[in-house]
Parts: sequence; C-alpha cells; structure tokens
Amino acid sequence: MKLKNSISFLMAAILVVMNAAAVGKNPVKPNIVVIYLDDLGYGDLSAYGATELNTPNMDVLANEGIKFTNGYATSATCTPSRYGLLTGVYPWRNKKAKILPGSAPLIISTSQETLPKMLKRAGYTTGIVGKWHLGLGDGNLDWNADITPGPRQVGFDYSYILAATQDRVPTVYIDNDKVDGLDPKDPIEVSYRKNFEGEPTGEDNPELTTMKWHHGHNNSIVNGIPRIGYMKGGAAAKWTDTDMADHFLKKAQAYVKNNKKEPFFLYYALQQPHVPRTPHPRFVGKSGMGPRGDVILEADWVIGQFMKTLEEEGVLENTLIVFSSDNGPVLQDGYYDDAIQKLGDHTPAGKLRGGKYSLFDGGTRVPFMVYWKGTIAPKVSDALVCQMDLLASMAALVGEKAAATDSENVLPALLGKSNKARKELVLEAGGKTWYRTGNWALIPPYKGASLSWHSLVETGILEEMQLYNVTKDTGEQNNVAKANPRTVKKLLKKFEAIRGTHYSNIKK
Ligand code: NG6
Ligand code: CA
Repeated sequence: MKLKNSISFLMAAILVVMNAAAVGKNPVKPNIVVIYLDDLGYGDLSAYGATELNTPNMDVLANEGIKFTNGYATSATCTPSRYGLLTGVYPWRNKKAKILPGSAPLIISTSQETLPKMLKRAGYTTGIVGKWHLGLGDGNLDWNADITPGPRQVGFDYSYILAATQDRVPTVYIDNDKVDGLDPKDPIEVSYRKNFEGEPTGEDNPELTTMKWHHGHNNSIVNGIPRIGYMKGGAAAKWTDTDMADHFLKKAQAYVKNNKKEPFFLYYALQQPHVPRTPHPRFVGKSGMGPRGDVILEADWVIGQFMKTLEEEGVLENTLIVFSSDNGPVLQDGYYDDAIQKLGDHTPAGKLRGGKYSLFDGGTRVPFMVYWKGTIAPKVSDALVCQMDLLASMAALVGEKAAATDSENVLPALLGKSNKARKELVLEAGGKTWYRTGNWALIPPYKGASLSWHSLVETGILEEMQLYNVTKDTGEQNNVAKANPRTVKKLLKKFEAIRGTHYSNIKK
C-alpha cells in the first residue's frame, strides 16, 4: 500500500514537472475559467481560516492550487474591480468606473483591449455567465430591442448575464443581446429617476415586501424584495431570486459541454454573497449564520457541481481556474437579513481591517487562487498579484500579445514557479486611492466619513497620512506614519509617480 502510494505520488510529481516544462517555453492553450464571487471576504473560506463556515469545494481550489495571501482586486467595489479584471487598466483612470445603476451605458470602449479579446485572438471561444455590472448600450437603452453594445462587443462570443446587481432593476436575465423570456406584449421600462405610475414601491407599500430594506433599497418591488431603481413590465422575464445560483450553474455547465472541443474562456461571475441574499430553500438555515452564510454555502456547492462537470466532460486537467472576489465583505448592505445578528464568531475579512468600500486591506485583499489539476503543484504564495494582471499573464501563457495596459505579466507567480510578482499597486475605494508595496500600505489623507454608516464598515478615511506594515500588522492597527517620515516620503513619491499629485481632496 505504502509503495503504491509513493509510486503514484512519484508519477503525479513527474506529470507536474512535465506539464510545468511545457508551460515554460512553448505556449499552451488550456481552457481558462475565472470564477468570480461578489463581496466574498478574505476570511469567508475555510481554506483562508474560516472556522465557522465550511467551504470544501472552494478549499480544493485553494489547497490543491496556488493560494495567494496577497491577491488583490483593483477596487473595494464591484464595477471598478470588474473593469480592472477585464481591461487590465486601473479603474481610477476611468471616471465612469464607479458603482453603476442598472441603466448605465457600457463603460468599456468597444475599441479597448480586454482579456476575452486577447484570448479570442489566440483562438479561444469566449463566454460570460453571471453578473456584468459594467453598463449596457450607449445611452437610452431600449430593453425590448437588441441590448448592445455589451459583453459581446468587448470580446465575449457568448453572454448570459444579469445587467447590474441582484438588488438593481431590471431584474431579468439577458441572453446574448436579448432579455430572456420577454413577452413583447409586456415591454420593459426602466428608470432610475422616477417611478412608473401605479407601480408599488418599497417605500409606499411595505406590506408587499418580504425582505425589509434598511437603506436605499426602496424602489420597485420584485418577488417581495424592494430594489434600487424603478421598473415596469417584463413580468414573464423576471428572474426567481432563489433559483439564480442554479440557473447560472446550468448555463455555465452547458457552456462547458458546448465548447469543450475548443480552448474556451469562461468568466463565471456568481452573484453571491451580495445582497439581496436569497439562498435556494435547500440551503436555508444550513450555515446557522443567516442568509449571508447560507449563500456562501450555496456558492460553494455550485462550484463543486461546476468542477464535477469539468471532470465529467474530460476537461478538468486541461483547464486553468482562477478564483477570486470583486471586493471585500460587507454585512449590512441595504436589507435587514440578520447578517450582523447571526454572525457569531465568523470574521468575513479574516484578520484584515475594513471590508467592502474600505481603503483598508479588507476592501481589496481577497481570496485569490489558481488551480490547474496535474500542472500546478499546491503552494501558499505571498507574492503580490492583482486581478488586473490576468490580461498580461494569460497572454504570456497562450503566446499572444496583449496591448500595453497596467496589467503585468505575473504568470510565473500564478503558476507557483516564482514568488516574484508585482512590486507595487495603486488601489481604490470610492474613487480614493492608496498605495501598496512590499510590507507597506500607504493611505493618504482624505476628507470624508471614517465609517460608512449604512453598512457599518470602516472606510479607512482619515485626514492624516496612514502607514501600516501589513506583514507585521496585518490588522492595520498601528499607524506608523509619524514615526517613519522618510518611508512616507519615499512611498508617496512612488505613489504619485503612478497616480499623479491630485489624488487627494485635502490641500497639502
Ligand atoms: C450601493 C448599495 C449596495 C450595493 C452596492 C453595489 C445602497 C445604500 N447601497 O450603492 O447595496 O448594491 O451599491 O455593490 O444603495 S457592488 O458590489 O456591486 O459594488
Ligand atoms: Ca461586489
């Protein structure tokens, strides 16, 4: 038995070395899947230290792949992070890259370089399933006609999406360029300015709601849930919130089955654990932590099912999977859903300070794993990597040129072959930026509230300079700016070399 084990271990090791050699010199074209969660925190996975939640399927990706401890989104909110992921460009370079309403026009230019475009040039077929939130159309969109430009005009061959967020209208799926299941006799109208006459709202008709709004989510009511924005019509096309995870899973599985013969790229953007948290009845009560915990377990299950499909279709070992989240965690984010009350001992951001919306590390440092069965040997890596780097890194993998952007080729780190990756990063939260390098986080002085009151998250905003050694002081408790003026000066210079000197709204 022992001998058998060591032989199979040896064989696995040889396989890893052989595949790794292939990756080094000659480009290879594995399928590439990006599994992207929405508001999942650094501490929300058991593989990243959660003790109160068990996420076995996500853990496989972390424990049998490269688990990054310094993996970053570009922003502490969704739209800008997704912009960075797909374009390789810092979102703070694009003023439109901020949380968008469901009626916003597309903020990626159709002439811009994107990750799927680059992969298409390399011969990939490309698809997106899940949350988009990067705008659609070019202004005055008619939801009853072709919905373009959108994902298919910026590099995706196939697209099955929700337009913005689960808490924003329109609450329908978009299948390629059309609203899925729309009855032309019941056209959809959307407005973020005023209600449509006679339509109930969360504000005026609380008796029609099954989920109570806490802040901002008091416009049109769909499935008992009051949303952000007003919507009329489209009854047959409206999604069922509790089926959303299963629905997207089926689309993602079908995509794999339909495209397994070609190299494919799939951007699978799950909606969990963003609000409104609506676990399928199978998962209700399963975490003991209320809907936020339940939907994390649901997401974990979905990922397990998706992996099973890759295996059953015979493509698992030829598929590189990147797993991450668009921003850090948040508890109260617009609805009363027991996220705070039932949290218990769980720490969604792990040891990090802050969360979604925050300049502190909890806003942008997220779970980040790269898994490639048979090719990548498991490793915990503290290399500094960013989602924005996928463009240049995947280009290097598949032997394609990517347009020059902020994206850096960190492929050796992504494959676990090197600990060297980025030297520095300029991250953002709500348009305010900060600098991350080596052991340091430098947060320049800003005006604003130190607490995002509606979500009870520390924003990291202070009217004085903040400097933290995030290696020794992971929780950013000791601001050492005053004690280290020379370091502050040196880092500020490097930060300004990237960001420019007009980064702060506090006069120097
Ligand atoms: C905020 C919403 C929040 C969430 C967020 C977008 C309020 C008070 N808050 O404006 O609920 O929808 O936008 O989240 O309306 S994100 O993950 O897509 O960036
Ligand atoms: Ca998000």
